[in-house]
Amino acid sequence: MRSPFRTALAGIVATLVLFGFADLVARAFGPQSAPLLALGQAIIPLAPTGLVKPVIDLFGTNDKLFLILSTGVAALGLGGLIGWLASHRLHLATVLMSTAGLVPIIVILIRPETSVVDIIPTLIGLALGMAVFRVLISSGTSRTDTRTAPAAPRKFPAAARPAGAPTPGPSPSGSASKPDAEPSRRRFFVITGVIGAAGAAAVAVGQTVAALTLDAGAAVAKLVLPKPAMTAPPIPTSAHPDVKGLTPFITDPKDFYRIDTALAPPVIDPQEWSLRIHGMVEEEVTLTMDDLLNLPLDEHHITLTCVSNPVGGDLVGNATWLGYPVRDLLRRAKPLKDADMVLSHSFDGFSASTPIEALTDDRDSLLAVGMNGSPLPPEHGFPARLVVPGLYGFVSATKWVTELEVTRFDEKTSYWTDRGWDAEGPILVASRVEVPKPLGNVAAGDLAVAGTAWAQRSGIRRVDVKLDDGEWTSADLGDEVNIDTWRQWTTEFADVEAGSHTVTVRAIDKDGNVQTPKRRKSIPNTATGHHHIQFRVE
Ligand SMILES: Nc1nc2c(c(=O)[nH]1)N[C@H]1C(S)=C(S)[C@@H](COP(=O)(O)O)O[C@H]1N2
Ligand SMILES: [Mo]
Repeated sequence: MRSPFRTALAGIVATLVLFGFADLVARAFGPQSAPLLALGQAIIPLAPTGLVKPVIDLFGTNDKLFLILSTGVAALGLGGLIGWLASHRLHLATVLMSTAGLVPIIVILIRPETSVVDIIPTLIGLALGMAVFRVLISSGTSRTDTRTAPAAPRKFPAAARPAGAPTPGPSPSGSASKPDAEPSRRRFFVITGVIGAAGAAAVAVGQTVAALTLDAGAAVAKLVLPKPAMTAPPIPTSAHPDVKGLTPFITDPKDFYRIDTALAPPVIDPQEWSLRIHGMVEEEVTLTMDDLLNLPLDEHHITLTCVSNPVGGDLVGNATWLGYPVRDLLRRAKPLKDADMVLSHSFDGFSASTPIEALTDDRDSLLAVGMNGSPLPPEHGFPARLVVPGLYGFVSATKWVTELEVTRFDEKTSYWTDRGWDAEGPILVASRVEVPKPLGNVAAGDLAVAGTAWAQRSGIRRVDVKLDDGEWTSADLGDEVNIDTWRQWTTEFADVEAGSHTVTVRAIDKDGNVQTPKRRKSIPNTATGHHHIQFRVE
């Protein structure tokens, strides 16, 4: 007889071996070939927005880790279930297990950034997992069982006993079988333990190597950027009020928010990268990295913002981008007159719909290769991405960009538009308080308040701040660097009494738009409301 507990354990260990070793082998093929990543990745676009939102809210930027872990736990659970089934339906369980193993293979095959060789790691993992499953199941059938089993049919005619039915009752000759059953059980658990540990170790090593190869991906960033043909002006100290705790004017790439649908940033060899401009154009254009780096590249300070940024949130960052004007690229392809949108596609299957005028008017829309003087980090789009002033990232800032498809809004839709977000996403005027910290404690006396505001394309005209229920007072603005970057501000309230207080901020852009107090959720086009924080004066 096979104990359901042992066969379930065998199923779990086999699954661990499958993913562990596939993951390990996947390091030679790239993250797109790792079955666990591929499964998690496949779930992202399928997940209903209503489910994704709370998970992101709860786990923040750890939502990816959460997704991977829950995919892993679900896979182990399924493995255990199939294993359990094997205790009485071994054949069915084997069939189910190999069928389940096909799922990651199919998922990998249909992902946009993969090729057929990318299924090799999963095939190897599957073969190992199945072998381990068979070994464990047969070692789970104790030696006593295997010896007595053939004897059983002599007593019971084969037809009278369904295959795999438990041998009835504890053996009457228990004293005879016990000495054999005990070591067999011990042997089963030792083998299971050793193989399970090997599987777990493979996962761990796979992850470590993954981290290293991703750094190697950054080392692929040995890509040498040319000197800018046009350098961005240096940031004057007057742009950043000297208040402790205020965000730096230029965001360090490691502190720059990251939003994308990729579980692991794709690793792209710049030598193999190219950008294809096609669709409603007179001339299709293909650009290689060498072509791009030989063009005169401009540097611009541009603030990037995510449509999902909650009021007061940090899904906004400011960097100095180096790139080639998209306007000049499109000019080469000669878009047809009635085209009104460019659908940019990424290596990993994401797409963004950008109004064509945002890419052809006089704003500094870039095909960017550099961020703050270095190549783009892998998680921010290495080797090339789009940066478009004035539009939220989901409709413009395609990372790992590989295609610009010139088309029309009434013909094509983008990744997030298909999931209920707007087709176009102009950035609304916004502001946040950074000093004092929400729920923080500050010393009694004069109170310094400071923060950041943005209204790309228009620029910030004024920032109003209010202490408790007092009047709006306008803050001192840092100098404007350009209308496409954020503007920092500060103000002081004299002699604030001890106790609990609030500060509220609103910004007004140069077109006269006043940041609305009306609260709304971020879908379909950004959350609104005034940032309002509470703190204590002691
Ligand atoms: N390939 C790809 N590019 C993408 C996305 C994505 O999911 N995949 N997300 C977009 C969104 S919603 C935003 S806000 C910006 C964020 O850019 P960052 O991660 O460099 O801050 O990237 C955009 N580009
Ligand atoms: Mo975004």
